[in-house]
Amino acid sequence: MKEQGIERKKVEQKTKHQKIKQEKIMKAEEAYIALGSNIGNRFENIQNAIKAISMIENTTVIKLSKIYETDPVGYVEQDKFLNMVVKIKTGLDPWALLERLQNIEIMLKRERTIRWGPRTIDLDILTYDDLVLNHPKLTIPHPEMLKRAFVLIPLRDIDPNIKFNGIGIDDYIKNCSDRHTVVLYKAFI
Ligand code: A4P
Ligand code: MG
Repeated sequence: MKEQGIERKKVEQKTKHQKIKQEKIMKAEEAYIALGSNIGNRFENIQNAIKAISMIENTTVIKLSKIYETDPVGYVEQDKFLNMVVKIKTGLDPWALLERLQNIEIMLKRERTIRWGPRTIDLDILTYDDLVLNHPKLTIPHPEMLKRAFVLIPLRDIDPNIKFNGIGIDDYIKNCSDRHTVVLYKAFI
C-alpha cells in the first residue's frame, strides 16, 4: 500500500514537472538556429547537435529544414559544409540560449582557429522572435544571414513566407552569390 502511494506521488510529481515545462514553453519565443559542419562526419555532427538542442531545458525543436551541401563562403580554402536550419520554441532568453549553444559546440569539440574557418559544428542564432540586438557577443538577427544562400535556402524550407524588412525570402536568395552552390544533400535527418 505504502509503496503504491510512493509510486503515485512520483507519477504526480512527474506530471506536475511536465506541466510546468509545458507552461514555460507555451510562454516561449520562437527562434531559428543555423547549423553548419565541415569537419569529420558532418552528418553525424549535425544529428548530434540537433539531439543536444532538443535537450536544452524549456526548449523544443519544432521544425527542421532539409540538409544541404554547400561551398565554403568567406574563407574558401576548406571543405564543403553541410548546412541546415531548425526552428525552436524556447523559454530561455537569448543570452542563455547562446550559452547553451556554445556549450554544445564545445561538447562536440569545435575548434576555433581561423575566423570563418573549418568547424565540427557552428550554431548561430538567426532570429529570436522579433528581437533586434546589437552587441558584439550577440547580434540578432544574425548580421550575415540575408547575404547567405546556405542559410536562407534551408530557412525557406521551414517558412517560405518569411519576410525581412518587408521583403520576401525568395528575393534575398536571388541576390546571394552562393545560391548555385547550395545542393540538396538529404531531405530529412
Ligand atoms: N555572436 C554574435 N552574434 C551571434 C549570433 N547571432 N549567434 C558571437 C551566435 N553567435 C553570435 O562566433 C564568434 C562570436 O560571435 C561568438 O563568440 C558569439 O558571441 P564563432 O562561432 O565563435 O566564430 P565564427 O563562426 O568563426 O565567426 P562568425 O562571425 O560567427 O562566422 P559565421 O558567420 O558563423 O560564419 N560557408 C558555408 N558554406 N557554410 C557555413 O556554415 N560558416 C561560416 C562561419 C563561414 N562560411 C561558411 C559557413
Ligand atoms: Mg558562428
